[in-house]
Parts: sequence; structure tokens; C-alpha cells
Amino acid sequence: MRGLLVFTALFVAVLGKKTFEGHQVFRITAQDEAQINLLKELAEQEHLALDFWMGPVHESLPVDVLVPFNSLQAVRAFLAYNHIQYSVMIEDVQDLLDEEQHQMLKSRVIPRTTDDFDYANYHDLSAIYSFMDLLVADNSGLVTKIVIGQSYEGRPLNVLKFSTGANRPGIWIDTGIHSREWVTQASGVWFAKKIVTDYGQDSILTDILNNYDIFLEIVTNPDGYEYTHRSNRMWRKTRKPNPGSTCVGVDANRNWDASFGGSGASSNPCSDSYHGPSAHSEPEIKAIVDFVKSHGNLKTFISIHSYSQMLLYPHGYTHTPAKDQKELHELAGKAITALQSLYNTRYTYGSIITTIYRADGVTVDWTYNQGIKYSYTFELRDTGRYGFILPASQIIPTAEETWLALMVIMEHTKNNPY
Ligand code: BHK
Ligand code: ZN
Repeated sequence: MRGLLVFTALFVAVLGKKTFEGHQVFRITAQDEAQINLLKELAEQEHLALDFWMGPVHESLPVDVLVPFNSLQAVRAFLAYNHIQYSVMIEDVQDLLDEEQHQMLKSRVIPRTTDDFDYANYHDLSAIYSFMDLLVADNSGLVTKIVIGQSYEGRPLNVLKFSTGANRPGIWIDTGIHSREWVTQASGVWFAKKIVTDYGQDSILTDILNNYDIFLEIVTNPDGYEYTHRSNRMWRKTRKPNPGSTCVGVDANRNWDASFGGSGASSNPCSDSYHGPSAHSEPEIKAIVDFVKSHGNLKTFISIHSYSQMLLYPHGYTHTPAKDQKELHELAGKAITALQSLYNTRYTYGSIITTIYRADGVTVDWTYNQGIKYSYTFELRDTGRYGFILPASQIIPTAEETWLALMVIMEHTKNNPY
């Protein structure tokens, strides 16, 4: 097993990108807790190399799993034997990835201003970092780039600061903490352009920016993002090696000091929800922690993931309601109503633990416990048809509708100072 993992790692390192020819994504609908437990046993069969995109947690949520070609027969047999229902959501993962690459090659023109940027396409790290510099160059009175730290592999952790005056309270938005959730980084780019376009035009955004600074970290996990482009499109974690293990990386959404190490995270370095050796062990997370503490006056913190179409608020580690539960719930309802008004995209909402599953050490539990009342996580499109491989044609609609929800939360922040 270890030999196989080492071989796979070497294969990718030497020969390039991992391919997914004949790999399929199954949507499994468990009927009861017994079937969920069977799926958990299946997940522990490391030789099958299954990548659970969603679940298994409880019967109410579908379980999405990427099955390598060589494991298809075994998984089909297991599901049939146990009378577990499923459908094939993605027939051939590589076909979708080929189409995604084909679309990306169509926009290889280097933009000279942010007006020329192809917002309807996915871009690699250098293109997004260049976009940030163009945006700052074109809007120097409104936008600056701050570097809050360095990734494990030494890349700058860039944050765009939108500000019209000194000593303002802050609103934070991050995208791409999980590197494979590409529609989030792409939406972050679109948000940045939207802010500079609407400032001075849209009265509500102008009012927000005349009273609050907005901080936007578009590529929160740059090492992971680069890895999704160069080596393995399905990479989720950071890229720091784990001593004593051949498996790399930590789940950046389990690494925070809020019930760190609890049961809604894994202590196995090979797991995609590995919490890491200690809270804030990952430089990408420590940089945000240091920023939040040194800023000291963030009022809103929004961490954006995909997929599932959910708007979530604390807590992830306990059923005990957050002390602001009522306000957070009502505001989430207003935000998703605004989101739905554009393209009728339907979201569910609620606390993390009741709406998705128990998760310990997550971003917004830490920020909420730091006193940032308006702490939210989005799960953007879709609900699993394409999952992490959302077609580029959906980037702009996704960003547009999400922006309406963000505006509701930001406006509420402005109208309810605390
Ligand atoms: C989001 C926020 C807080 C806790 C859990 C989640 C769900 C998220 C995760 O960390 O397990 C699922 C995911 O990556 C897909 O975005
Ligand atoms: Zn995520």
C-alpha cells in the first residue's frame, strides 16, 4: 500500500498530471444508518483510493464519491451486495477535465487591463496574481495589495484591501481555502472587479465602502491551487509534508483553534479532513489568524467554499446554538432569498452541524469565537451534477448571484454596528 502511494506520488512528480480516464463519480443514496456505516467502512478501504466529495455522514445527504477506474468493479459489487442505491453522476471525469482545459486554452491572451480579463474562465495562479496587480494599478485610490504571509512553498499570501479612509472596521472574504473548489477563486476575481466597478455607482456598496474596509483573499491556498493545475485537479489540502507519513497536506478547514482535533476531523494524515499536527500549524492559516488579531476590528468574516449550495453559520463542533443564532439565521434567510432572485438557485441554510455535518477546527467557528459576529461560510454551486468541475460557463452566474447575498450581509453589517 505504502509502495503504491510512493509510486503514485513519484509518477505524478516525474511524468506530470494525474489523469482520470474512466474514473466516475457516483451519487449514493443511503436509506438508513446501517448503510451509512457500510459506506464508512468502504471509505476506509485505502486500496480503493476513493475520493469522497461529499459524506458519508447521515441519510439525509447524498454521498458523492469519485471512484478510480480500477476500483469500479469492487465498488459496484459492494453497493449491489448491500442493496445500496446509486446513480452515476459523472461518466468519465477525464472528459470533463479535458473540456475544462479546452476552455482554458481559449483565453490564453494576456490581459492588459482588468477590462480585458476573461472572467468567464478559470485561470492559473500567475494569471490571478497578475490580475490583482492590474486591479491595483488601475484603481490605486481604492485598492491595495497586502501580503499577509507566505505559503509553505514560499508563495505570497496576497489580500486585496478595498479602502476609502483610515481606521475603518473591516469585512473579510476568502475564497479557495480548498484548492479544488475552482469556482470560488474565479468568483473572488469577479467580486474584486465588481467592487471597483460599483464603488461610486451603486449607492449601497458606496455607503458600505465609505464606512468599512473590505479584505479579499482570492487564493487562500496558493500551493494547493498550483497543484490542482499542474499535478492533481482534485487536490483539497495544503501542500506541507507530514513527518512520518507519505501523505501530504492538511485540511485548512480543520486546522483552526476551535475544538481543534475533535471528532469532526481526522487524525490520519492521509485523510482529506486531516486536522494537522496542531492548531494553526499551516502557514496559510497562521497568516490569517495573525491578520485577524492584529486588525482587531473585523465585523464580518465570510469564507467561501463549493459545492452544495448552502449558507452556514457557527457552530460546526457543537449543537449548542451560537448566542447570535436568531440574527444569523434570519440574515442568512434574507441573503439566500436575494441570491435566489437572480437565477432561481436554491440554497439551504442553518448552522454547520445541523445543515451539513459535524466539523471541528473550522474557520468560522474560530472567527466567531474571536468575537466576529457575522461569521459565515458559503458552499457555492452546484448540488453535485458537476461538483468541483463546474463548467466555466457557470462562473459569472455563480459570482453574480453570490454577490447579491454578500451585499445583504455587508449591508446588514453596516446597519447594525456592534
Ligand atoms: C464548510 C464550513 C464549515 C464546516 C464544514 C464545511 C463543509 C466543507 C468541509 O470543510 O468539509 C465541505 C467542503 O469542503 C466542500 O466545500
Ligand atoms: Zn471546501
